[in-house]
Amino acid sequence: MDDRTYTADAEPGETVTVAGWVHEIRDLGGIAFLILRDQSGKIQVKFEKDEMDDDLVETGLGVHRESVVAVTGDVEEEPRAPTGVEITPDSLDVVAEADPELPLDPSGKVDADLSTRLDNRTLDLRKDEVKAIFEIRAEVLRSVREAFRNLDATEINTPKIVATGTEGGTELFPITYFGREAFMNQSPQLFKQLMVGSGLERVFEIGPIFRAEEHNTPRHLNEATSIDFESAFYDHTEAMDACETVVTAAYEGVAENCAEQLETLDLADEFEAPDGEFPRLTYEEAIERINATGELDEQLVWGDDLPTEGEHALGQDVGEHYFITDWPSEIKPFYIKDHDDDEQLSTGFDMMHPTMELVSGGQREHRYDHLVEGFEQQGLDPEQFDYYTKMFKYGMPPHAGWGLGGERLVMTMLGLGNIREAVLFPRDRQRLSP
Ligand code: AMO
Repeated sequence: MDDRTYTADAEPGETVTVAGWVHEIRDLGGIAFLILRDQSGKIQVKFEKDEMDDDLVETGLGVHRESVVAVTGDVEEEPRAPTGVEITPDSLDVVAEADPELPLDPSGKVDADLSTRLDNRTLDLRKDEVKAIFEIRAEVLRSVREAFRNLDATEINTPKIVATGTEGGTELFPITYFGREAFMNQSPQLFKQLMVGSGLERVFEIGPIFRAEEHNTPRHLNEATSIDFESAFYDHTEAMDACETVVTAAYEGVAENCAEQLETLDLADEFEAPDGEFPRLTYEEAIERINATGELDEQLVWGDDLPTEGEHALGQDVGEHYFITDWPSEIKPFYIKDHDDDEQLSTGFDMMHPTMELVSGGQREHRYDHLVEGFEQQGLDPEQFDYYTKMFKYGMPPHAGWGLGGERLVMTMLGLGNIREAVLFPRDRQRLSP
């Protein structure tokens, strides 16, 4: 069925059929133009009223904006046309008529608020600058996959319906599973760890995570895309190296393959891939530097989580992607290993964009006894996690890994003001549909 020519490929001298949406109709009296838009761009269709069949003129100029039409005609050079060529139509079919009342204006001349845009995502994505975000998001995921392949990691898919949570009990979405209570998974954490003890050794997953967070902020979602990595025989420093490689590859992929989209978003001049070496600050240095900025009302002390304003102050100070390492063990999850010579200090790390956290990771506790103890200390019943802990009795190598928020990566890369801009159909406190 798709034997049409993309508008971007229509060359002068050819007779083509193009198909797409009616972007605009400009009627200047004796002459009128219909601008047709498809995935590749736009093309001008010219109607010279006196020289054309009346029915053709009437159909072409009577059609409502955003209707789908197919136009067959000769392509000619026309320097005054937006793309330098125009089509003189022999025929025009209205394939799908659009209602004259549109819930939002895809030409962008009339602004719509985010909520209206999200309710009408199909129409919203007819705008070049919105479409560009999702083309870039796709390139980010493609580049990330390629970077993982270059690291010899195997892509896995793990269950999203689970019996227990891992990232803190309060953030779980319960569901009913054949009469039993089950949950939407918060993270592939335990499954990816189980795979480093399998024959695969080094794995990655790109998939949804579900967090029943109460937060309704511009950087939290209740369903997010997590980019997870885990490798046998890695320590936390090697995991950080892999994290730099993957995040840098995402930027490089976009710089190389999304020039047009960056132009559309007005980012072409300033877009720069990081140089691949992110400064590594210890948690202790981080709180000292935050305190020294004087931005917080109260000084941070050892053991405090970093408040959002603290992250901002430090981010401004550092001015590029950076790691925070050597967190206090007490504020990192049970699966993170402590330093061998100091059990107050964990191998956990976060990777930060100057504006927010993008990644958490660390070396994992792979010693059976310590692991079971960790569950108990975190108030979790180790028996419920028997499927996981028992595999640590059968040859589980030391390992490390991390989880990267896919939407936050796109959001920070493009300087988007709200994480929802980077999700087609966001799930948040208010939004369950579409
Ligand atoms: P964490 O809970 O820090 O770590 O999540 C890792 C990264 O995922 C992103 N993220 C979110 N993005 C948007 N909305 C949310 N509600 C949300 N929650 C998390 C963030 C965050 O840095 N299992 C560990 C990872 C590991 O150690 O491998 C984990 O899930 O960018």
